[in-house]
Amino acid sequence: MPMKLYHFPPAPNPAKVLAYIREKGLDDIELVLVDFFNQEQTSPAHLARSPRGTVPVLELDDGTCLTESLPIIEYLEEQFPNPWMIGRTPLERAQVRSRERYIEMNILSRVIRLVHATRSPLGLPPNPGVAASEQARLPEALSHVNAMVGTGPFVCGAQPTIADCTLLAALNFARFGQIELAAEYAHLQEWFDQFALRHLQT
Ligand SMILES: N[C@@H](CCC(=O)N[C@@H](CS)C(=O)NCC(=O)O)C(=O)O
Repeated sequence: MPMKLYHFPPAPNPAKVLAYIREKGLDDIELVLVDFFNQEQTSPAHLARSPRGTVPVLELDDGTCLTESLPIIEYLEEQFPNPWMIGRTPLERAQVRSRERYIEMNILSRVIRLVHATRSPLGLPPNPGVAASEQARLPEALSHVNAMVGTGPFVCGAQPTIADCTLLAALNFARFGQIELAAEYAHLQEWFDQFALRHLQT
């Protein structure tokens, strides 16, 4: 039985894993849609895989389910080390993970809160206070990562890594939530156009 990745296209955490799978060429992993618009995430079948009703879920060939995006990626990287997407040495892996964590905490998490506070695809009520505070904090991180991809072409240099996958999930969810990338982040826009669009499903 092949491994299965349960996902929902607009959702950013599965988007991170999907970008990774495509970049690695892991075509044998079966992609299974969990349709949030039809509440499939709360079906007994999905809750058996993910007790909190979340995606992504990676179901292994023995039925074991992994329910956290980054551990799913780390698991796959150990199973399929080539082409490398975390690093070849302890130092390289620490550097890639540092940038990935920075992007997750300072861009992706903020974009998720901002989108859910303005145009929540889960139907959450608007929250102008949260929206304003996340919007105020995003520019510093966007400028920092704009400089990273400016010397890139990828977040960590010459080769795409898991940091690019997390950045893709963030910018794609921002686009889904109609959050414009300001013109001053020209390197980020170029990175998005050149690297990211080949992974997008929404
Ligand atoms: N920390 C988890 C978060 C998973 C998560 O919250 N996924 C969202 C989609 S991006 C979800 O399934 N939300 C449904 C819900 O909260 O009801 C991960 O990184 O995979």
